[in-house]
Amino acid sequence: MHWHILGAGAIGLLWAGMLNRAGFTTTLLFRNSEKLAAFQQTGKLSLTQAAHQEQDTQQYPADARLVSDPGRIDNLLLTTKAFAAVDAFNTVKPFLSADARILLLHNGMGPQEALAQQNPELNIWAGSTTDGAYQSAPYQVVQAGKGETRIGALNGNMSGLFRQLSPAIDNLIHEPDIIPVLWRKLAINCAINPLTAIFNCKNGELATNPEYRKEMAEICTEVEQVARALGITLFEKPLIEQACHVATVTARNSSSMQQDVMHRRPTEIDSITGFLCQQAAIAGIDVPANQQLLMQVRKLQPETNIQDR
Ligand code: KPL
Repeated sequence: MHWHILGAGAIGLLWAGMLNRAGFTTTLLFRNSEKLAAFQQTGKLSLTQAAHQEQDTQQYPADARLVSDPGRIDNLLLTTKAFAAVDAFNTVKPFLSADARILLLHNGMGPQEALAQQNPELNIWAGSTTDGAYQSAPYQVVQAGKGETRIGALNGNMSGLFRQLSPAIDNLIHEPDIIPVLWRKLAINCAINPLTAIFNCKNGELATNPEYRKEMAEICTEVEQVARALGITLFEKPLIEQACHVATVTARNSSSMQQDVMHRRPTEIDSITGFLCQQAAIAGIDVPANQQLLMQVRKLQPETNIQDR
């Protein structure tokens, strides 16, 4: 099986490594020729599994092409940032084969349902992962913590997809209803990401600093109200407890949003807190704490044209 991977960040490269490890082949898609040329100098990616008792590093060859010339796509993994997902998908859409299989794996919500609705004829799945991965150098990905990846269909029938992927991807779980799973990840991201960006702190401080924790509790209460109104079941325990648990087990990590703000990159705030606020408006619920975070984080990010992202 051959997979095209659009979004060569840590999760895209982690999947490329795991797919190659299982004997699949991959093509990494790049949006600009400089990045493509830089990758092609070695044409290899490396996967280090730091979660093992002894670190294990393997190198894999990967084909690489420009998004404007990807060749025929039978299987597409889309791991871009949420704000780039729809544009990235539309660029490669003309190259999808008639029965192509598409898996969307990014933080936040909005693009998954938009793409599924805009493309009812396509087989589109979405997923959410708790894998911890980072790039120690360009195209050298370290799997720092083994989490779980849950995937499920939004459109179409791809019953074979899970069976084919599960020997390759660590801790892969098939979810008959993926939307609540996306909501659970969204709820955690609403609780942790914007506050770490605003306070410029590591995840763990949100659980240990009483002032930060109080703000997180207000955000969580609003998120729970919206989810309840939409009939979404979040966690067995209150969201604030679950968010503190995640903040504690990832205590020394910088959230993706805190890193984006620190590196002056656009953030996923509109697909995380922005999506929550939109859903709140539809449900007729006031979410002032989340609205305020949305405004504050928008101000922290650089003004960008979508084309530059
Ligand atoms: O998903 C995350 C992120 O940083 O985007 C959390 C769960 C907050 C872990 O850092």
